[in-house]
Amino acid sequence: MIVFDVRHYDQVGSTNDEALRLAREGAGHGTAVHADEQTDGRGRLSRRWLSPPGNLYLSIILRLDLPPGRGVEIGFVAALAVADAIDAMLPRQVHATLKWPNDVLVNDGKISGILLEQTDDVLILGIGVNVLHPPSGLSYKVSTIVGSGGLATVDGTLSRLLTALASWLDVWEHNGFDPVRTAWLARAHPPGTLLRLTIGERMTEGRFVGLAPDGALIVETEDGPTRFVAGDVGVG
Ligand code: BT5
Repeated sequence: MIVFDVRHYDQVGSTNDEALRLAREGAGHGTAVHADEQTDGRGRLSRRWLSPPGNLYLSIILRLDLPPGRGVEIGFVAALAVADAIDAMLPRQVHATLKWPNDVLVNDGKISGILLEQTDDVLILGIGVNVLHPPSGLSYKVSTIVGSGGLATVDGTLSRLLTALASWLDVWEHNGFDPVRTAWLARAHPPGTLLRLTIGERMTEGRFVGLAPDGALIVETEDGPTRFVAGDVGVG
């Protein structure tokens, strides 16, 4: 099982940048950067990740010696770990759900974002979780654990997340992507759900079919079953 070495910071630009800096200095597998707030948190495609104090900002150095193309699997491993950790703090009738590629939602609002960045020999797994403070000024619905009726602190969320992540990484290392894919599908929108995909300037609609063995999204569009490896998904 992976052992985490968590380094705490009051404030950083981006925990992913700090983790990459530590990795370049030789920090090992499992080294993690945890910050109370980020001044320059980012999402995919250089989008901003709003990072006020009161939420979790974490980046983990993973040295997995992966063949090219398999790094994406870690995003699904992480999303399952986040969903498990959050579920344990939510009221029994409320559950985290998953949306391709790596979003975790509660009551249809985004509660967590995952950012994977790979350099030659290291994968930086960045995870943001809204625990106490809903970031303001976003045009779509966001959720927090406490706002969804959960009982949580940032430190408690960190500790549950690391435990769940170690356990899902263990499943993945020993049994490969298949059980991860199956567990992810069980928590995602059901087959047949109408999905709206945005890839750059292009918009496509179609019905959710499933997840390919390599993590690609499969959607039945007007051109037939189509694979997507990047993009943003809207549900319904
Ligand atoms: C993501 O990108 O969802 C990945 C976010 C990863 C954040 C973590 S925090 C620790 C680590 N250090 C970093 O610098 N980043 C990682 P994406 O799918 O591109 O979604 C980004 C979009 O989510 C933005 O364009 C906003 O619309 C929205 N957003 C921004 N902040 C949010 C927040 N706190 N909660 C929910 N949605 C947010």
